[in-house]
Amino acid sequence: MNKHLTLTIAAALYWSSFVSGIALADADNSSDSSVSPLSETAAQHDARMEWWRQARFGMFIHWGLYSQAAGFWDGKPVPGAGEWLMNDLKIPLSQYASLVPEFDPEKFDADAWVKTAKDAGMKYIVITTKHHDGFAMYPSALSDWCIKSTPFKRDPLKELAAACQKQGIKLCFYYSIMDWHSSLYEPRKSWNDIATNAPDINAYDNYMKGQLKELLTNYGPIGLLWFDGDWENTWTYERGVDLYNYLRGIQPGLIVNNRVGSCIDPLPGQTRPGDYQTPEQTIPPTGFGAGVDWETCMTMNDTWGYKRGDETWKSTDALIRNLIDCASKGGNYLLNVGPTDEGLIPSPSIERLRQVGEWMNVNGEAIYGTSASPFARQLPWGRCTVKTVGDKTTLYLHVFDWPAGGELLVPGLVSHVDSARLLNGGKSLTVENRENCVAITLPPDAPDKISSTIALQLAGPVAVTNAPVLQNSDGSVALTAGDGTLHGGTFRYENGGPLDNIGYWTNPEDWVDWEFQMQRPGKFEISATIAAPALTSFEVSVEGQRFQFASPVTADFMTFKPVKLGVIDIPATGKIKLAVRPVKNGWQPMNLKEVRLTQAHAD
Ligand code: FHN
Repeated sequence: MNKHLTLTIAAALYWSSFVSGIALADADNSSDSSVSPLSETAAQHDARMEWWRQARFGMFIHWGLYSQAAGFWDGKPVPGAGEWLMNDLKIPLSQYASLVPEFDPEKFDADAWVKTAKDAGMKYIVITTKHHDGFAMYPSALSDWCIKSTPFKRDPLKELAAACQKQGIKLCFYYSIMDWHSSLYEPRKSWNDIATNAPDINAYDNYMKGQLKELLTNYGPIGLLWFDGDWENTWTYERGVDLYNYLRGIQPGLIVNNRVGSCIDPLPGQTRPGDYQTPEQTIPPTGFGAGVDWETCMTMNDTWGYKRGDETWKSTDALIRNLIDCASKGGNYLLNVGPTDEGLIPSPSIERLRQVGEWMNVNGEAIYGTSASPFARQLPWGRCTVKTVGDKTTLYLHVFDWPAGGELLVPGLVSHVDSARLLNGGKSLTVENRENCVAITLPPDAPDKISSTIALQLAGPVAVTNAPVLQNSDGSVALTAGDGTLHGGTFRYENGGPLDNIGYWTNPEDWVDWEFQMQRPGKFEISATIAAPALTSFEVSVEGQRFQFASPVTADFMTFKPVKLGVIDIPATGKIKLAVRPVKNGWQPMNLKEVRLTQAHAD
């Protein structure tokens, strides 16, 4: 099974065990509460999580022996993530060890790394102390398979701890449970040609605790432990709970992510240990529900560990909007850098982080310490975060699509808005409190092309109602799976991770409709985003018009395609209903993500 598939399964497992009801480690996916050895009260848990919830934004650092290889082996590029090359090529450990005498990152500068994170607006750093290759990036007393065996005779974690202390950034550690090198770990990999004795997972568990104790006692207060590699079946739920308790016994204030507990060992009625969820490379469409902490970790290009030649960098726009998206759903964003064999963060990462920092300098208050948007559905022009300090509540509107008409509508906001201002420049804005909606008069040009923030000062606590879907500023209407009203008992809305669709639509009697507010009527191109492994027929009805369509076949129920359905005329303004129904004799199950109306241009 290649890495991609492994990773995909691992990543999917993190999702499937949380959101689709498959009982893996959790019988009740909604409550992944922490498992505390200290009979922690909710108030104590909140106090322990407070810095992390305030932070909202952190730097992930994948740096190890694999950085020396930089995605190449025997002079040839290796597909996949840089830190997985040993697994991908099944490199015998005796050969992989040839990297040890080469690893000498003389340009490593902890102060510079920490300043880069701080200037970007990041509040914590999570660095790989030991990845799956088992190589410890600090001088461990428990193994020579660590940095003390390289020409680099310094302790990068010690230097990072000092730099973080100096610059006020929380230092946090990543540690992989899966270990391709240790002769104690099982299952042992076929390419481990240096292991001598029989594997012994109990002895490995103790070895791991020994290294973790080194990490939690030699580097000062550690913000959190970010576990990974918990998906092999020797790592059980019980071991996860035991390890969680052990670590909290060393540093009671420590936060531990949910990957300390197995994501494979299905045990009914168990709550997976760990303090927050860890979706990877994806942002959950609606978070994990009230009260559940989570953090999306994401690469800036396609690899966690450094790879020469991986130039598929995400744009700064995407990174900033991802950060806002996470905060608007009550989560953190852990953005990765993969430093080089010389100890340098790649310059494309540096440039993007500098630009993110410029935006955060102006808009950071709308991210730090905020909680999720109070609105049941996505706002058509952007996102929303909320912050309450004492009796003062501020709603932050993150406007991605600046309205052309000079007016921004906030549908469903019931609270009275006392005042509104742009964070960029502080300009006060005129606000009109309408029935279940607030209208804000805007200047013609957006102050930030990526996202402009408007701070609404509320007269009291935030109150919202479920307003109809509005037309976007470009006249389009997005009718998403989560906004639909489902009629029938078989199909259901599936959300979380890559899921954000109506699924299990096996009963042709089931149908869905939406109500939306039409302010600018006219002709619209209608399209739908569908996944259908077999050709299927359905009907769209709107304003008395009925249209039958057939959907193209897609690879599977997770492979979605936008399907243009035709042009319809909606002459009326006001509340409009649109319904999608199966055509009985042509129906085959399909998953539906969205129906979209796009203003048709007059020919
Ligand atoms: O296999 C690892 C991978 O190398 C990387 O460390 C990511 C980061 O979250 N975690 C695992 C894949 O889920």
